[in-house]
Amino acid sequence: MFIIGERINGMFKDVAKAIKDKDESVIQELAEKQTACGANSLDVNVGPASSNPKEAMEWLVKTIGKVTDISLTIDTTKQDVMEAGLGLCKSKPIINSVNANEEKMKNLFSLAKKYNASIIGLTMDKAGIPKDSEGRLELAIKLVASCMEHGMDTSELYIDAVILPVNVAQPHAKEVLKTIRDAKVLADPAPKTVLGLSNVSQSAPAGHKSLINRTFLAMAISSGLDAAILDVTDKELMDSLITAELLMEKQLYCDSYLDAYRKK
Ligand code: THG
Repeated sequence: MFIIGERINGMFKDVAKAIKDKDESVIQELAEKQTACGANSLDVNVGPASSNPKEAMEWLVKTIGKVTDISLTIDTTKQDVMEAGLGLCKSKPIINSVNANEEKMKNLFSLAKKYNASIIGLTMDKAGIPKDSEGRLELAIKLVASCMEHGMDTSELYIDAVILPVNVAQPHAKEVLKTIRDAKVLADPAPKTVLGLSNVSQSAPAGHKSLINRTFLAMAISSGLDAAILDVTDKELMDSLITAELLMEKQLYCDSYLDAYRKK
């Protein structure tokens, strides 16, 4: 599983405050902690309230780059903010994200080529997020086609079937799992699949969030999920992740597998 740490996101109060105060240490500690917990890449999102998102993205990417060369997943819907972030990355970045609108795909697949970036494609368009897997797969096909038209390897595309909070959109979870299973056959090499996992438990009671996250992650891994944006500091979630991978024969079994993984 390719693990993307979710925590450097202005949706969290401490990150929003650090951006406002230009407090490097808060961001650098989050970068180092997530890397130590097993992140392969770090999501970087300036958050909804940023007054100057381009400047904020540049500051975040530079600040993280002072302490680690880890891959960054640049999370923004704004093209100028995306390009500003990509231009400052020290290793191969991930574009988060493009949706299935023609104009967006043209712009963002071109950026992916220019910066040698992988790209996350959301199964949504101007009409929103389809309610079933058939609708999501139709949009996944558009994303795969655009990826090919731009001469990009389809294994560089991560299809995100977009999980919604279970407390308001309960029927979606099983449709997302079906989309993950079926997305594999859309191209050769197969596109990869990714989820923003914590969406599923958003606004659920605090005591339930971690349980909902780790249960859905195990289900998604059994459906073939390749990558996830998640809370790498949640130990129970990470234990579920490695155990689900073990049961899917993605990790080698030994009696002390949890200890072995935690020491990595
Ligand atoms: N797909 C892609 N990118 C994404 C998402 C996705 N990026 C953003 C988001 N979704 C993934 N990141 C988060 C980060 C935090 C939470 C959810 C998704 C979250 N936070 C808690 C909450 O809102 O209840 C706590 C917030 C707080 O403490 O202030 O749930 O789907 N490609």
